[in-house]
Amino acid sequence: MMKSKNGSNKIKSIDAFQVFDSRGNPTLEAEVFLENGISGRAIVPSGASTGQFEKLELRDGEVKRFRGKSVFRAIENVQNIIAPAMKGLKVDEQESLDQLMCRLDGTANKQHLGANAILGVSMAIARANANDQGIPLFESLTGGEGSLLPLPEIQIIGGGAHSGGRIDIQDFMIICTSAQTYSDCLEMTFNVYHTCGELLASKGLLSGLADEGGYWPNFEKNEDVFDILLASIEKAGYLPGKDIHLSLDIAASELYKSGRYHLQLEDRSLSPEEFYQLIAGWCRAYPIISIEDPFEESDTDNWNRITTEFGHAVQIVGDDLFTTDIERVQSGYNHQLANSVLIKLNQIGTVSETLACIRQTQEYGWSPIVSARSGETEDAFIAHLAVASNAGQLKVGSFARSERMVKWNEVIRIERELGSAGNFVGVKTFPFHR
Ligand code: 2PG
Ligand code: MG
Repeated sequence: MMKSKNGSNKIKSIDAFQVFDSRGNPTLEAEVFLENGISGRAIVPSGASTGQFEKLELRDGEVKRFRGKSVFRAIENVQNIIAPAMKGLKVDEQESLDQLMCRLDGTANKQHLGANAILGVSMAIARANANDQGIPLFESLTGGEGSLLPLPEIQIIGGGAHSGGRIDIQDFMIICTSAQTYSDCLEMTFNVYHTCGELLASKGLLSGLADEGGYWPNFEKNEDVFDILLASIEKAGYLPGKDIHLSLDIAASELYKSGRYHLQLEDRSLSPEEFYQLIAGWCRAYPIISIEDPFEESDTDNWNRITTEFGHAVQIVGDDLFTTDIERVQSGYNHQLANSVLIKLNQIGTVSETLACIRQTQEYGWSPIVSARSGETEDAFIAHLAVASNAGQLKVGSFARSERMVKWNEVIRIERELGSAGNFVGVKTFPFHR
């Protein structure tokens, strides 16, 4: 990829084509070519436990082709609508290029062109711009402002929509609160992850790996997971609640039907009040430092209540609640529904809107957590996004499977590249003091 000496950084052409994600489902890859011969490309991820306010992922819905999941219409939208409108525009104007795509779409939820079409191009523009400047993406994305290596939250056991509902709670994760460096976190995680696998196997409780690489266990009760997790942390040589804390993604919208929360594994249905007591009980009984989507989006009384009761000590994270939408975050802040925002590029559909949402979160003193989707790819864009934005935290799934490891590994490369200019403040990125 050579840059011609006096070449222009104007967009010459844009293409898109269909590739496949980590679940083997079709997704969109976009490539942006500049007049000077430089190019950049990116692949769009896809969720399973999606929030109702996410921008629309356009799929063709033709049952005979890829079971309705192909993205050929989104690809045509890139080729026939976005590409001609972008031709001749300078690649280093991310925000105005993103705004142009939003105008071309013209709908509130990006349903005309598809958020997957728009995001693929938006990310590929960012890459082409970095390549044009000859600097890494984490530098070009925010003009060199990023230097904070993220604290990882890493899934050990997976459930919910990512494991055929075998256990109800979606993510049982760890956060290495005593780690002094990013590399420390990975070493501690490595030890806990493999210890947990051995422990589950020795008890005959292991069914396989869930979508994000965490263990897919064979338990009778959701709470059994806590015992295994705590035992794994101890057996690996760490103190739960001191060296390592727990983090949960309840993904409660997946459990909520007709005003009640349903725990399929335990054949129980709980009222919002009963579900609050269950979650609050877990926060009291276990060393939980972060909890995501503990309640359904409309159960705002419970969101406010948990933030009021536990928000000084526990990170309360809105994923499906906020869907990386700055207006939803603003409203959530005004009603004190959480103290942290999960950040997913494809929930909102452009790089610049994602960056704006991270900035707003930081201005509120809340913590942004840059996150992967359960359907991921070999694209490590979010590793750069986390560092570029100084988000402070990164959630990628587990410590297995290359679509996960490619992100953790990319942060190692960034750590090396930053050298002494890099910072790691670990758990101090949280919006409270432990
Ligand atoms: C989540 C994500 C990642 P999905 O809920 O946070 O774990 O899952 O991509 O399926 O929404
Ligand atoms: Mg979530």
